[in-house]
This record gives sequence, C-alpha cells and structure tokens, in this order.
Amino acid sequence: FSSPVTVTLTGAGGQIGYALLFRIASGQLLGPDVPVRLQLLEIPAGIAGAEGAALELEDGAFPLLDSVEVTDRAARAFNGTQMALLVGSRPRGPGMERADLLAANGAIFGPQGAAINEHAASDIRVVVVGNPANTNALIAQSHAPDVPRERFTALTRLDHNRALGQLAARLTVPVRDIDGVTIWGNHSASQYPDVSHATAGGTPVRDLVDEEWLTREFIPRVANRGAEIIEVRGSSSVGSAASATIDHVHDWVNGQRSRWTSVALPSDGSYGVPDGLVSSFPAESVDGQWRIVQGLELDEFSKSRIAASVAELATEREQVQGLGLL
Ligand code: NAX
Repeated sequence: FSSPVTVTLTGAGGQIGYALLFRIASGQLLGPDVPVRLQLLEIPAGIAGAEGAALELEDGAFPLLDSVEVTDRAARAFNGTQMALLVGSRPRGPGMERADLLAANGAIFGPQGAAINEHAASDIRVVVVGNPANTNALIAQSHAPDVPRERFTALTRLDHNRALGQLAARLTVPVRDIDGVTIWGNHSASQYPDVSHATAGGTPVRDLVDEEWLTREFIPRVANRGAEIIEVRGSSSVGSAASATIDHVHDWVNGQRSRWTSVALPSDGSYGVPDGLVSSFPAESVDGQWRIVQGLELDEFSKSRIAASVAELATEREQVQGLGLL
C-alpha cells in the first residue's frame, strides 16, 4: 500500500455524496492500493445524512478506508486535504433568479476556496460538481490565491460520458471503441459536444453519422440529458454523476485511457477562450496535471458553438464580479 491520501467531500449527506462514498472507499477514486482518509463536510441540516453514511462505511469494512470524519466546519474538513470533491451546493429553488443562485453559491464556494487556501495540503487538487459548476470553480479558485489555478477544475466528464454513450448506442459499438470526443464550454445546455475529431474503432465518426443526426439529435440530447433524466426518473442524475466524478479524479491522478477526455479548467487563452474562465476543453493528464490538448482544427460551426458557450461563461463571470464574489 502507498501512503494514505486525504480526500474531502462536501455535500456528503446528499444523493451524489452517498453514491460517491462507497466507490471512494473501495479504491476506485485513486487506485486499488491507495488508502484514503475521508473528511466529510455538511451543513447542519445535512450532518445526520453524512453521519449515517459514515456508519455504513464502517459496516463496509473497506480495507482501504483509514478514517472517516464528519464535520460542519470547513477549516476542519479541508485541513491537510489533497483531493477536494466539492459536491454540496445550493440548488435553484422555485422563483429563484439566476443572480440569486449565483449569490447563494458564491456564499458557499468563496469561503470554501479560502479554507482550501489556508488549510489544504500543498498538492491539493479540486473538482467542483455542485452547480453552476464552472462558475463555482472560478469563485473558489479566486479565493485561493496561493494554489496554482489549474488545480481547480469543474466536472464536464458526465457530459463527456453522455456523449460517448449516445455515440456507442447509435453506432452499436462498445463505448471503449470511441475516442476523441470533446465537450467545450459550460456545463449547461449551451455546451458544445464535439465529434469532429472523434473516431469509432479508428474510423472518423463524421464518416459514420450524418450531419442532420449530429446537429438535430446528438448535440441537443447530450446538452439536455440532465433534464431528460429528471423527466424520466423524477430526480436528477446521481449514479452517473458520481461515476463521472470518479472518472475525472481517477484519470487526473492515473492518466486517461483515451487520447483525451473533457475537463473544465481555468483557460490559459487556448482556442480563444478568455484567460481565467473555467471552461471545458479537451485535456490529457500528464504527470498528474491536466494539459489542454493543443492544435485541434476547428471548423466554423465548432468555433461558433464554442464562442456561444464561452460567452455564457463570460456573462456569469461578469455577474459574480458585479456581486463582489470574485
Ligand atoms: P443533494 O441536494 O442530494 O445534496 C447536496 C448536499 O449538499 C446536501 O446534503 C446539502 O446539505 C449539502 N450542502 C449544501 N450546502 C453545503 C455547504 N455549504 N457545505 C457542505 N455541504 C453542503 O444534491 P445532489 O443530487 O447530491 O447534487 C449535488 C450537486 O451536484 C447539485 O448542485 C447538482 O446540481 C450538481 N450536479 C452536477 C452535475 C455535473 O455534471 N457537474 C451533474 C449532477 C448534478 O446535477
């Protein structure tokens, strides 16, 4: 066994938290020989849920689980943490305006970013799952000036996996045969699921599907899949969201199997995305760091779809700046 890694999970008493905990404890997050120390953060209303899950973790007798601590204090939850999964957030309530949603989440992710800055280990890596994920990650990152900004990411792996699933079903091939898919932009309906460099069993996807299916079915279905899941099962994605979070962190630490995957991270100006915006890019993990894949050629359609989603991110940044949250 290697030395234990301290993992913080926020929103541990919620749905995605519950689905995540058992996979983390079983070694799927970091690897089969990496012991984990879990630090679970909840708000007082969610503490009982997290404590109940902690009892069940004990009953799982996981050989890799060294300890579990439940707290409602951010300073404690982020103390010495090396991997922070920020899942807890404020959902959009009835009649809530977007500005209210951003403000409510700013009040969560600003202080959590500051607590990470002050208390986390120097090798801290962060993934934000709680929505609006990209902008929440930007807020947290802006409150952690001592942490290299590329350590703050937001989850678009679920969108990426949804795209893989749709292509595999359409082409009747296993998911493992598909490579080179990218989600660009925001984790919202404006995202651009891009197959222009994708292959299925080595053949360009563009040669296997028609344009009409891509623009009329594939793109909207992937971008609106969250709403489809809510409609069919009566509540939002849980197991698939937890699974994508596991994939994101696992690949970040251990490297991805495909040519690249999709990760939302602070832009360095690549592909014309304004510096600092937390936008989804094609990314590969090199020595435990996400690198934006460079040099992909983009046609006019792709450029305009990316620009539209990036414009939405820029508007969100202006709004949170206006609210004094950065
Ligand atoms: P739940 O409402 O089941 O759980 C959220 C938990 O977070 C609750 O237990 C709540 O008490 C806790 N919480 C709230 N504020 C907190 C704080 N300041 N510190 C610590 N914990 C806090 O929601 P769940 O279904 O688990 O979803 C969690 C988040 O994931 C939501 O924001 C949701 O929108 C987002 N999602 C993001 C996805 C993505 O791909 N990026 C997809 C799935 C999901 O919709």
